[in-house]
Amino acid sequence: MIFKYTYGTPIETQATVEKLEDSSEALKLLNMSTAEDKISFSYKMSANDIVYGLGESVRGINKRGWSYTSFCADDPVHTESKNSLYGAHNFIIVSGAKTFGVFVDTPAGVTFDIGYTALNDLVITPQEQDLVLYVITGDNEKDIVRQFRKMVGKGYAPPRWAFGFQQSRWGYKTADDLRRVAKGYRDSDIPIDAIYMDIDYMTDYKDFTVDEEKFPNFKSFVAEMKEQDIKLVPIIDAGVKIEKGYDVYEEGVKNNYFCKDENGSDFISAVWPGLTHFPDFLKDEARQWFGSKYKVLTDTGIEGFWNDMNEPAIFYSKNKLDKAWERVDEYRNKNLDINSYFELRDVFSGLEDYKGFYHSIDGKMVRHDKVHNIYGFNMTKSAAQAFDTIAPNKRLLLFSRSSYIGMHRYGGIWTGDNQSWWSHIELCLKQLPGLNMCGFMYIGSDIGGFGANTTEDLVLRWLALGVFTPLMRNHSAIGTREQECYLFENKDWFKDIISVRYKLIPYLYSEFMKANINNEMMFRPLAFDYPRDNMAKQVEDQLMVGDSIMIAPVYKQNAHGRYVYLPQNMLFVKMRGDSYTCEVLKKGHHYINVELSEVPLFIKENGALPMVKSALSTEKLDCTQLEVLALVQDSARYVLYTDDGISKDAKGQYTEISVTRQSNEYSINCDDKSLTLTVEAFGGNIIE
Ligand code: MIG
Repeated sequence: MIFKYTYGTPIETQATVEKLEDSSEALKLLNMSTAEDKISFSYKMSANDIVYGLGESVRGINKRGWSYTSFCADDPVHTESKNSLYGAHNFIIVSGAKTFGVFVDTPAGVTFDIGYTALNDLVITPQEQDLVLYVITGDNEKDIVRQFRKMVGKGYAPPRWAFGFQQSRWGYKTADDLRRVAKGYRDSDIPIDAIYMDIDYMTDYKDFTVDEEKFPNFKSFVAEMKEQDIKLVPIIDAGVKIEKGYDVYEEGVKNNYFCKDENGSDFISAVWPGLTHFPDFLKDEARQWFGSKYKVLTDTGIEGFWNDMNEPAIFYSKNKLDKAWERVDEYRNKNLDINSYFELRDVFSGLEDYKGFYHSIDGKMVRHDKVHNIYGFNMTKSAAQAFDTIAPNKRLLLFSRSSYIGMHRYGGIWTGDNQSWWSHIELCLKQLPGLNMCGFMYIGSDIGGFGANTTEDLVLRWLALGVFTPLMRNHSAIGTREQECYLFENKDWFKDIISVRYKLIPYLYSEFMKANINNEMMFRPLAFDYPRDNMAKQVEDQLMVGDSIMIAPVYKQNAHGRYVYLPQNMLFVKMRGDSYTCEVLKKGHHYINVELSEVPLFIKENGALPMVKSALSTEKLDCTQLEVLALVQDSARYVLYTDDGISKDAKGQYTEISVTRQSNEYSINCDDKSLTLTVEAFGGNIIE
């Protein structure tokens, strides 16, 4: 059951698609306090309660022991000490003595103190007093997630090619740079489906322009890349350059499409293009207008985009910078003591000025900080809605940096500017289930790490996790060590790992789509599947992925393997290129050895994993020849979802595959006669 409670007169966020009636039941589990005019909701946790959720955030799968603030932040240093990242995903599940979900729907900030101030106290404090609170009860965590996801609506589905491997780097400047990357991959026989275009493809960082000098005859370049089965994916930034004669700027000014400052003038701030205005994505006409501009690029054959800087990231606002200079002048002639020196040093930080500009919502001016968390959401919605007109029945790739629950209906997300740190492989793993809970299904991190210099072993281990994330993209920052796979000493190992991804695409796509359609999580904490197993509840670095497998990536440098906990007997599979080794392991603890060139995974008892022969692009996969790997106790069963992978109204087909066993003989069955199947099966009870 979902209980809704409205407090004050909240601004509609569009997080939900189902409209519910208010019920005072919502406040039976949470204690509401309005002390000192600050509303808050609290709950006394039992010592063993686990708290799941909050999507993109730092720390563990169990969110206890920290205070998190949902307030979309452009912060490239994702350490444990941070409270906010790029997304605002205000959904948690408390699991234990009582099990229930809480969703705080507000476009402004919210703080979740989950055992930070006091170990057993959960206290939720919204920044604004107007909000909608949802409390969800159900049979178990999965049931609560299902109800929540149904309420917030079906997730975005990308085209199937977006499940291929993708390469990006901030620093590719010209068509020749991109050709070199394509050649690097194709010459090394490392599979790839897309290459990204970061901000340098534009003329002076102006949205919806392509620099003609760096990209002469862009349209034919897009086609040239497609001939090699490579899609180009350009970035779009939120800020619009202020420049006379630039059509996007001129139209925006003329039609009042930009956010305003307190005097009603177009708000001025600085991002990559220099001085910019921000489109008011909360205003219907502005949103439609900005979205229609993507056509400039789709007309050249582009089929995918990533929306960046949409928290929005602001280097400084003109007002705040002017004030900062005044302060510098005050300090200039002073005899600085050490404290005032530090003050002076900080004068130029924190100039983003979220209280300095306004949106127009239903004709009313609303200060930005009160609706901050839905800005990036609406940028991505603007593109997605325009795509419905631009390409009515074609799925385009679209994902965003900033997000709020509800945006998952329009696009995916990547987890922003991580670092080339081993701990960030682990962070990625831990974010996956929370993101799925909140509806975000097309997700992934910058593989190899965005900031800082990477190392070959780090990229390999990260890829071995990335094999399973719907978005599998290697991306890095300008100035850092280059990390394209073909540049490293052991190119073949990269080919081995990325080939595993292609072998698994039918399974991953099938699990992604089924989870999306059925409001389920593709990535689950072990405890969701083995609720009576107390050990499973403590496991923070392994995940269930879809119906058939569990993953346990190696994420420590110089480790030859890792400890793993099996909540039941499983088939331990080490995959490398098109080959693999298998071993049946018993329920319990094990140490597994994993080489840098291998991808480990575990097939559940009575689980079956369909695979195909790897290929150099998704286009070239032959999905009619399935190799099924299974661990069969009595009979293993898998339901494979397929569709055309490109049309929006694609009719999904469900094919049931079963592997049965008679003494030590296995036979495979499937209702689709167009498929050719081979099977390699193991019996669960042969160990002893
Ligand atoms: O201020 O476009 O997160 O992926 O490479 C940096 C340059 C702006 C931030 C994105 C990152 C991208 C970078 N952008």
